[in-house]
Amino acid sequence: PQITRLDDYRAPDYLIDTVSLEFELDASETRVSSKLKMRRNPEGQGGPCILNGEYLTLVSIALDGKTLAGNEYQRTTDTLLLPQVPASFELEVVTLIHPDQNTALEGLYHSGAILCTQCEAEGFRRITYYPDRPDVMAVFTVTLIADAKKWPMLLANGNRQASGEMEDGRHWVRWHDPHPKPSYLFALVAGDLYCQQDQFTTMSGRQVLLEIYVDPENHNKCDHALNSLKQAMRWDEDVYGREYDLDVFMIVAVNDFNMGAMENKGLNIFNAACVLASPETATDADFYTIQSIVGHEYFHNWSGNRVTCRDWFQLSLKEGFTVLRDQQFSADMNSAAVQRIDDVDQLRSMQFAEDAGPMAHPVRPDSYIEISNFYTVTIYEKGAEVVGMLKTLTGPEGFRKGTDLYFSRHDGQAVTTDDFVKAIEDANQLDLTQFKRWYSQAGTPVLIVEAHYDADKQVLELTLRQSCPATPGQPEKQPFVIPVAMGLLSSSGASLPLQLDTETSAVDAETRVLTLTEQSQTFRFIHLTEEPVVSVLRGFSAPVKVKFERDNETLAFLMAHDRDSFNRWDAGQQLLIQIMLRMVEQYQSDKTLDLPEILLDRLQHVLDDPSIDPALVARMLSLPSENYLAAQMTIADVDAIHAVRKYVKQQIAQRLKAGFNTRYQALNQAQVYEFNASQMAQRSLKNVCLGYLMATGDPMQTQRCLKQMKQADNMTDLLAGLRLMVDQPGPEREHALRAFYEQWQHDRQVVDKWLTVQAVSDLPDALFRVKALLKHPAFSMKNPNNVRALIGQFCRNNPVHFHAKDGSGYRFLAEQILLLDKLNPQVAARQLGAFNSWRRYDAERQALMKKSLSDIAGAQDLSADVYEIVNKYLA
Ligand code: DPP
Ligand code: ZN
Repeated sequence: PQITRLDDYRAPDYLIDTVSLEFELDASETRVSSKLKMRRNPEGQGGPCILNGEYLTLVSIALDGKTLAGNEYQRTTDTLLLPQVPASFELEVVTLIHPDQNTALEGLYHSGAILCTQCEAEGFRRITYYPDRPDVMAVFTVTLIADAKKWPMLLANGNRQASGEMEDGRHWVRWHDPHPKPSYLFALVAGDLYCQQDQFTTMSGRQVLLEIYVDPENHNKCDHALNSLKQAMRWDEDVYGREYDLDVFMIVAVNDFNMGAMENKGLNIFNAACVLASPETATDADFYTIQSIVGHEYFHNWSGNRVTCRDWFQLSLKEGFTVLRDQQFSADMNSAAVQRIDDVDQLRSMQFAEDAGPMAHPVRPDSYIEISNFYTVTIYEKGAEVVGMLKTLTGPEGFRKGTDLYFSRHDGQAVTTDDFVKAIEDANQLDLTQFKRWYSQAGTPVLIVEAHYDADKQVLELTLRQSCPATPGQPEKQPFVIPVAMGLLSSSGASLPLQLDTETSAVDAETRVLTLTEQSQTFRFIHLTEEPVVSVLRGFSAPVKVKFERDNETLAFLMAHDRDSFNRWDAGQQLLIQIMLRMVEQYQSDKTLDLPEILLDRLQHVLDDPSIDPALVARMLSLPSENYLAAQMTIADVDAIHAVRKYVKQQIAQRLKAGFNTRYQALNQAQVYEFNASQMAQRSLKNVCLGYLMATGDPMQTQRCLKQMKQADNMTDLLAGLRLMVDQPGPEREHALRAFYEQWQHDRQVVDKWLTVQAVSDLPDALFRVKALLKHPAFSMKNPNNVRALIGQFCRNNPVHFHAKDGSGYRFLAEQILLLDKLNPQVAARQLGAFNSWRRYDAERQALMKKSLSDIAGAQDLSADVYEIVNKYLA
């Protein structure tokens, strides 16, 4: 396979002004006729006209109305070359494609009874010959022709222009999108669907029709997405000044989808799991995710569609910025503190691992084999942190000035991350040259903090140092610009003045941002009459690992008193990690496990404090995951971590039992389910309490759990109960699983949860069960959600079983990946991620993982997707 490099970027040689496409839709053979108005690009290299095209049956090509003979063009498996073309011309191409044979789910494919498309990043070339690159933007007119009974709804991008009936029982609809767009934003859908409608009036008073299309059986699961959409549209007007620009905005739910959702212009296509919700079938987490994804895809209308990417190395231009936007949206709609905690938790557990592994890449990568492999947590989540730091450095108003300039300067263009940073610079008269290293250097920087207090001088010296480990292809790193939000606390928890020795007065705030630009800098805080407790990286102001030696008492103090709720939670997590890693050492050397009193005492206070948001209490009482603990060790010891985590949970449960009981009872009040921050907070704490109560091993608690499941009128409480039941041996477990399946077998989203609960369970026969479930009628290897729910969850979130000493988990994954690769390379390559940290385990496990990786690498006809990742892992 070929490597594509950023340095090789060249402007396109030909541009397209207008595209007119006609589809004669049919599941087994669809005929695509395209008419492209093309012209030579004055900024191009003067090369020949080359179009991309894969898996296409060519019927005919005509240039300016004249059919070309076979010797007037050249074809390879993925290109069409026209050696002789005038400076401007019309190209007509007719091709045939086969949606029902398309299991890769790229291009036009069949999902249930729906025909739909997925073109990002390079799927359009599976539909017709085209310069399939984001810097070719054109105005599309699309005519869809199909059997009127089978496919009564025919949707494409833009506004509906005309429609009609044909004599042979077919009908047609023509769509026109006035906004020039790259081919990756093209979409069409044909189906027999239920449509729920609504209206939105934009800030300038225009009426927009909103439509959600779903399978008829899901007609009662559209309200939440529709509400979320209206919230997102209003929010983007209020916060970023962005107004919607077509007469209609459509969302379609499909069951088979590689990603979460896709922002096609005016016609978003969603993985059904990321749009359908009712209280009975979706958990709070689902409701939350749906709101954020509906927002995310909608926000792309400006950050991605109106202003798009010049090339795929710039993917984070739209994704990092849009993730930041959806995070801000969720924070504004719900709880900002909870949002930040959850975002950082995800970043640290997923992205830090990626950045420390063989696939580590910069936010703007400089080469790839398969671009689909770069839809990563680094591009998305770290990219969002990088834009978030720009916001911290410029302040909310300066940032808004910058984004306004970016949108107005580049509307209708395909641009780069440099262009984005330039707009922020120009709007704020800043020099961000050094800051841009965040885009070009991979790896997670380490921020080393040292504090020294001089009582005589009443001065605190705070020394900040940075370093960044080597990553593949980048042995040395230059210093980053690291904004460090910090504050100082007195022994009673009050904020102390923040005055540097270079300043004439203290800043009027309890948090200030120090900007570290050198490898090491010392900041001197003056007029401090007592030794302060230092709180650093408040709100997680930079995506770095903090090394700051603090004893258990200091962390416990911050957990109680920090003024920043993120840092209160984080101090608790650091305390837990510090204690649990010590216990892992004790476990490894057969010593008695010692759980310090101070932790139990602190957790007791948190549990009993009615002034803390229950959602924060729930998070402060949640132990770091086994995977995250493993990532803190030089050699990850899965068994020791598992044992210690279980022990700590039991100890906390025993000690705080009365408190858990009281809070559970107080929170377990019957109420009509609503999706709002307060109800979600209550349910999350209630279910954390139930989890601890179950960990006491008291049979009474099992009865309570079963009772909760029986009485639950919502999936949050039901699933929380089921998860706990499944980790307990006994007949009730099997009964609970069976009853759940019987009740919900008709609902795909719920069945996926049922698969996951078993995949991540603590049972000794977990792998055996997972293998049995592969043959269950509810499972299909062709459905990405099924694969992720069962295989993906087992391999990523069941570390003791995946890393079983005999290598059975590794062999299982290797076998499944090879099977999947034949069906759906993108999904296959994703599953490889479970091997990301393989070099961080003991020698025996490393050898076993290496063997499984080598088995994959040695297989015949690997896709480029799997080839790239497996070879980078083994390199
Ligand atoms: N659909 C994916 C997303 O919105 C890729 N653009 O992030
Ligand atoms: Zn996106």
